[in-house]
Amino acid sequence: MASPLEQALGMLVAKEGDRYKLRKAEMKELLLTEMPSFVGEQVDESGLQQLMRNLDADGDAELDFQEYAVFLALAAELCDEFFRECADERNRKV
Ligand SMILES: [Ca+2]
Repeated sequence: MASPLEQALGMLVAKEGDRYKLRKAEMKELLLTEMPSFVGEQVDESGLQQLMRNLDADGDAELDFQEYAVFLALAAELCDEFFRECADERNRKV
């Protein structure tokens, strides 16, 4: 069975169109498979549309690596805030 990293690499190699860019449907698949805790079982289409608009700096309806890196940075920041809040709550209970 392929590891998550191998699956992600396989997705990049097998994808159609520009293999270095993510279209909205590919971003949706990536969110569902790689970040299910963030998005739940279904991706909110209007939220996904807004996310793509916000990240797609050059307006070509695809995310290149730089645009995707912005998403990763935002996701990391959200995780950091989430875990800080969890730690704060835990400290308050002690
Ligand atoms: Ca773009």
